[in-house]
Amino acid sequence: MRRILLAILSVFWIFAVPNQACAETGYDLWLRYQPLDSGAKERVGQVVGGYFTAQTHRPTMEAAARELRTGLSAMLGYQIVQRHTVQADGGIVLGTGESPHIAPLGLPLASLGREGYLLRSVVIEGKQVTIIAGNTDVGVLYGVFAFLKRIQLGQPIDKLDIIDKPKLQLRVLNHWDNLDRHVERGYSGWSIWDWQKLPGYKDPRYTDYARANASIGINGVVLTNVNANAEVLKPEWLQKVKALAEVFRPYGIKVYLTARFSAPIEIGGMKTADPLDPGVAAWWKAKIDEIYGVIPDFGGFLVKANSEGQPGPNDYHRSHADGANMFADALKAHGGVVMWRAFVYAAENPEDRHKQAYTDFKPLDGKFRDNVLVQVKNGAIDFQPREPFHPLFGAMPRTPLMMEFQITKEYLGFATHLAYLGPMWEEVLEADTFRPAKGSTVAKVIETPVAPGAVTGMAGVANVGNDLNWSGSQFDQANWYAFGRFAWDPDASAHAIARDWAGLTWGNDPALVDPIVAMMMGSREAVVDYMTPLGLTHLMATGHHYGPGPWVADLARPEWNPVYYHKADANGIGFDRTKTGSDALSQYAPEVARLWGDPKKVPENLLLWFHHVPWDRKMQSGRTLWDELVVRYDAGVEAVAAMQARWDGLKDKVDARRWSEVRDFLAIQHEEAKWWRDASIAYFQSISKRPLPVGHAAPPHDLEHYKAINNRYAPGNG
Ligand code: BDP
Repeated sequence: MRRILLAILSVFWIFAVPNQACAETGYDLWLRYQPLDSGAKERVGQVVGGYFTAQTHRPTMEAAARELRTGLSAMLGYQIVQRHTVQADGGIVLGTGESPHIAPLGLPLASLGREGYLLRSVVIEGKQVTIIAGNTDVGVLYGVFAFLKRIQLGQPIDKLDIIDKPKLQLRVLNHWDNLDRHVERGYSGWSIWDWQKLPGYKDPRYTDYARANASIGINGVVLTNVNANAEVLKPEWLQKVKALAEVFRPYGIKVYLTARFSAPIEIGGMKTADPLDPGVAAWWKAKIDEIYGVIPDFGGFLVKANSEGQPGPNDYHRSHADGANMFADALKAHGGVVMWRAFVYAAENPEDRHKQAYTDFKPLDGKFRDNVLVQVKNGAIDFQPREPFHPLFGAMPRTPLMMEFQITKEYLGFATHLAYLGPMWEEVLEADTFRPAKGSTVAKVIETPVAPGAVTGMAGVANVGNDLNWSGSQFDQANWYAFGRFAWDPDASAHAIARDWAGLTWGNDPALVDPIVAMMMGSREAVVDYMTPLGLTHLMATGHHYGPGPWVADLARPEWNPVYYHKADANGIGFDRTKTGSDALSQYAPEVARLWGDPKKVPENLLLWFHHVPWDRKMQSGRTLWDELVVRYDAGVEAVAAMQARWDGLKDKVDARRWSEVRDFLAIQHEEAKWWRDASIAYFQSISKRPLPVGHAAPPHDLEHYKAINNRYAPGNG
């Protein structure tokens, strides 16, 4: 009897709590292909019938067909199969312009370029047919993903006339992954590259990773950390790299490696790595030829040189151009590129860190080979929650500049803080450099080739690891997704991207999408408020960067210390970057410098970035600066509480496992937002010596308490 009762109960349990029965983990990312409701099933079923391609036995076309089959079959609940003729009963036709079924249609494929796609509803012999076409197989693959996305989002597919193509050529993830699988600034487990089992075992996860990337147009992956290890260039490691390249190739993804500048010494047995030494150049040429012998479509190198202790050409009194060109010359014959990072600042240099990259690189404009891109972080310091755009954008008109964003949230709360980075990237991309003229946004600068056919690109420091959910949190997947979308179209809208992602990832119901998008769109500003409001920056704890450390003043290099950045004293707070200070503003176009140089005109969210202002200065709100600072810290904490309340309201609409994970992470975020707020207020109050505004509670502990917190084992520490 007891057994029968239990059986009845368990049946009841499964039906009563469906979310528990098939818990989603987040592994499927935005490619969940959930079953459609019956109305949509019928509508989509009428259009898709089956699919046909004349171009079989081609790896990329097969990947495209496989994705179409998998996606449609899952959403429709029955098997979609390949037809043997196009006219069988309408359906989908996949192919490039050479396909005998597509060529006669006279479609405007020429405008698609190499990677664009076309989705078009046509009638062939009285049958409704959907064409998914491109000039290359990869274009077709991108078209398949776009088509599947429309269905997932409930958008019509019966009268399609869509053309899309990427605005940037190189759309690259930078993995800061070490060969021992530790990920520098990684908050989602270990590196997904299981080097020890490669090349023998190719984890199927690599294929899912490639699918995810291809679905958002990412076409390159730098496998290794910018703080590079020369070992990866050894023959046995190249076999491992080759294995990954083979998995990625059908998805249109090239592999790249980071080149350690001193490799000729470390693994080549040479005495020097001087780029102008013919022996060194010959060593690299032979190494590069060897790599292409193993991986014929190798993408090239990403190089961090003379920055944070990495070796580089300056060690031999050579310029960054000398270093980059040495690689470029050897890569050119194979069609490879060098992505040379502008993230440089030197210990010996007393100049404002904000200015150093510009000072080093601006004079080199026009001196790089045409297969070099200078890769510039979005801001002049270092991926902080808010930075003005980097002054190099627009300042090197003869050099391809590649945007570098950080997807992993080193400075925005690691994995547990919900911070959608779309608005941050959009803010930078929309910023007007005024170079050469008004309207030259950062997006335009990176999109416009410096010469006909010149290379363009965007890089994102990946947040992918071997966590079940890939990115460390469900919502951090949105940042991976958004990066791909911005790399495809730097003029895209963060809001529209968030809507797409939310619909794909959580479910296509406005009652779900609207509140989730609202949470996402406000989330980055919340982080800015509780960590670094009003243009403050770089106030995190030492080394691991987890939590607040605005008091830190004892590190060897001045620009490693938070006190260097906020310069709080009895009179006020902020970094004077006008003429009376470091004059970093002079690196921007005069229009920008004038606006930001005027403390009355600069947006308040950048005030303390550019100005040292008195504690009692009147702000737009009518409050004093000190009061405003406190109000912002509290606003940040309250915004997290508001996200918690919103999320609680979605409990019945989201599968239980993912819902609980987000709830718990938001609770952690709330605690940590309070920690940032309390510690920062305790510290700054010890300097400003002003009372807290009415209604704003004193931190529960004294400053010493916050200073004593030690998180030495926080993840991701380089
Ligand atoms: C900093 C990171 C450090 C990286 C460096 C870089 O803390 O781990 O190596 O950027 O971009 O933000 O090279």
